[in-house]
Amino acid sequence: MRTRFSLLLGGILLAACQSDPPKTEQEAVSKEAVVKTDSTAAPAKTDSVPTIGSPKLLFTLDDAHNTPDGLALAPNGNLILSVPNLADNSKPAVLMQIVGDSLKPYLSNLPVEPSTKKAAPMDLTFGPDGNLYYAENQYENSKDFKSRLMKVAVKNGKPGTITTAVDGFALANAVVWKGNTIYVTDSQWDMPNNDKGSAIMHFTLAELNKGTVHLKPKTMDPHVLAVFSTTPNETQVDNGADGLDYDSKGNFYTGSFGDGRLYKVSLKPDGSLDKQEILKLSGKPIPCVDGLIIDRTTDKMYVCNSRENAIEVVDLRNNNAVTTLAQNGDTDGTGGRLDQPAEVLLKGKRLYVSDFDKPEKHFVNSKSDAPHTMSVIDLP
Ligand SMILES: [Ca+2]
Ligand SMILES: [Ca+2]
Ligand SMILES: [Ca+2]
Repeated sequence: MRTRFSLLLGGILLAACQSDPPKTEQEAVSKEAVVKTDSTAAPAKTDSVPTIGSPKLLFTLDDAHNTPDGLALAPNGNLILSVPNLADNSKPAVLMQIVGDSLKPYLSNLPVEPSTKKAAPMDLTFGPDGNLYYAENQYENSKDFKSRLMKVAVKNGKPGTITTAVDGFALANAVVWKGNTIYVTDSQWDMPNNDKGSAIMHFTLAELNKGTVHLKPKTMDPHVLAVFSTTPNETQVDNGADGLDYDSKGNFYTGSFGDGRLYKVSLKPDGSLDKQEILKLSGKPIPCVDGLIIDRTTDKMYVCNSRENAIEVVDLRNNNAVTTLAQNGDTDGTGGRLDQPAEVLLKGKRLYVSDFDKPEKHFVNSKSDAPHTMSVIDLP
C-alpha cells in the first residue's frame, strides 16, 4: 500500500506541476479536486477529475460540422479531418483539410451507403498508392454489417472518384497502412456465439486493386487477423477494438472502447498472426481506449481515454508506464480544453486532438455542446 500511495502522491505532484494556474472559478475547483482524487475510486465523477496539462484551441467548427473524428497526414503536410457528424447527422458528413491553423473544405460529396442513406467517415490514411482510404461507421445507422472501407482516388493532390474498397464491416473504425497492407479495426465484429466481438482485418493493395472485397459477416472471414471480446462495464458499451497503430518493431496495438483493454498483436514474417496478448500497464489503468498513435522514434503511444476526458501516454519501452498528458473535467471545449478526445495525430512535436464530444453513460463529458473544437498539445 505504501508503494501505491507514493505512486499516487507522485501523480498528484506531477499533475500539479503540469497544470497552468487556474484562470476561472471552474478551473480552480477542478485544480483543488486534484488532491482529493483517489486512484482506487470509481472513475468518471466530474467533480473528482483533475485538470492536467494545457491543451490549446486549434479552431472551432460550426454546427454543420459537429463531430470531428479521424486525422490523416497528407503527403503535402496538410492534415485531412473526417467529420462524421454522428452527434447530429442531419448534417452531411464531410472531409475537411487543415492547412496550418485553418480549416478548408476537402470533400463534401461523400457517397452515402445505399440502405442507410448516410456517409460516416471515421479514421483515414493515405496508402502507398497515394490514394486516401477512410473507414466508415454505419453502426449507428444499421447493425446489419453496412460499414465500409472507402477509397478516394487522389491525383496531383486533388481528391477525385470515391469507390468502395471493402464492404460488410459492422463498425469499421481505425485504419493504418504498413507496407502494402492496410489494417482496419472492426469494433463490432460479432460472431454467432459472441455478440461482444471485435477484430483487426487486413487487406493487401493488390487485392483491393482487383475490385471491391465483400466480407462474410458472422464468420472468421479470411481477412480477420485477430479477434477480441469485450467485457462491458457500467457504461454498457460493447464496442471493442478501436484505435490502431504499430511500433518500431512492427508490433500492432489496439485498444477496446468498451473495457479499455490494450492489446499487442505480433505477426509472423508471412504476415499471419503470431500471438496476441493483453498489455500489462503500470502506473494507472485506462478504462476506455479510442484513437491512438505511436511515435515510432520513441515508442510512446498516445491514447485517447474518451471516458475520462484525457490523453494518456503509454511508454512501450519502459514497462508500459502510463502517464496522463492532458485531462479536463466536463467541458464544452471552450479554449481547447478536452471535450471527449477521439483521435490523435502527431506531426513533429504537435499532437492534434479531435474533440468528438458525443458521450456515453458514465463519461466525464456529459453532453454534446457547442463549440465543436479541435485541440493541440505541443510536446516538450
Ligand atoms: Ca456487439
Ligand atoms: Ca463541445
Ligand atoms: Ca461537451
